Amino acid sequence: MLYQPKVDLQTMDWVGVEALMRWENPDRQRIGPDRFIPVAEDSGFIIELGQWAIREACLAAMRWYGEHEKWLTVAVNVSPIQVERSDFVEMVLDTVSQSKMPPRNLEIEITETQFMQHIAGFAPKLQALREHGITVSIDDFGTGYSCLGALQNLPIDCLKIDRCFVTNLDESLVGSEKNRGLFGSIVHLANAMELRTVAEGIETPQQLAIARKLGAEIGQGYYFAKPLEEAALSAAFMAGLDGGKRQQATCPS
Ligand code: G
Ligand code: G
Ligand code: MN
Repeated sequence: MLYQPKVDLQTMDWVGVEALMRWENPDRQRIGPDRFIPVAEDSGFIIELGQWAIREACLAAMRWYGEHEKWLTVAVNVSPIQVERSDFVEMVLDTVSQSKMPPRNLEIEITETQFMQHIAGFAPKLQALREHGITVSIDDFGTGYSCLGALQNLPIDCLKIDRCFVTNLDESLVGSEKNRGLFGSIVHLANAMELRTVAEGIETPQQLAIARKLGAEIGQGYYFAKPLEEAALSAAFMAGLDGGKRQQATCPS
């Protein structure tokens, strides 16, 4: 499991991580989730794998807390095959509880398209998790079928603005004014719905500066860090807490 930091765009503090799974072949080649998740979904193995992901992420958060006495929230991506199961809510709550991590440090990410396709079945389950303090984020927001009317009543806490909107923020791009307008509008929409915003896929200082200016609350992307092994993430987190060097280095205003 790898972990990629999420950064508060006002303070540049790390506020959480997203858990991103990798599969290692016997010959130690890494396979990305875009290839193995569909296979796991077809075979049903996703049920076991998905529970493992939640357990791993919670235990990692506990270890980081043990080392640094600061909580990083851990976000875990879930597949609709998992959420569909009648025991999904119970599985998540049991897994978190066994790890001893406070549930408010767990975030569940589900893509906009997958949520909207199963909204009637999924909404009560995600709401049940929220009642236990777990937060729910809509992943890849803006690329799927968005029924804006439904957004108001969804049991969610956060919109993760898809990377394509962030990539388009660069001023050199044709139509960048419109692109910035679009990004800003998504932030306004989220604010009006009292949802938090994460700008995904920030790669350049310019994208960071514009995303901040347009009011995005949290950022994630290669500019801050690539997905890292648990120990590397811990070391990088520690370096930031110690010297504040990262803060200075990554905070163009
Ligand atoms: O790092 P990236 O290539 O890691 O991830 C590609 C896609 O795979 C993303 O859409 C991400 O949501 C998904 N993904 C990564 N890890 C997991 C996981 O543990 N479970 C599920 N269901 N999807 C994952
Ligand atoms: O769909 P989801 O948002 O869960 O997937 C996250 C995916 O985005 C992962 O594959 C992760 O490795 C990738 N990712 C994270 N940050 C960046 C970035 O800055 N640029 C690009 N191109 N991909 C990123
Ligand atoms: Mn995600």
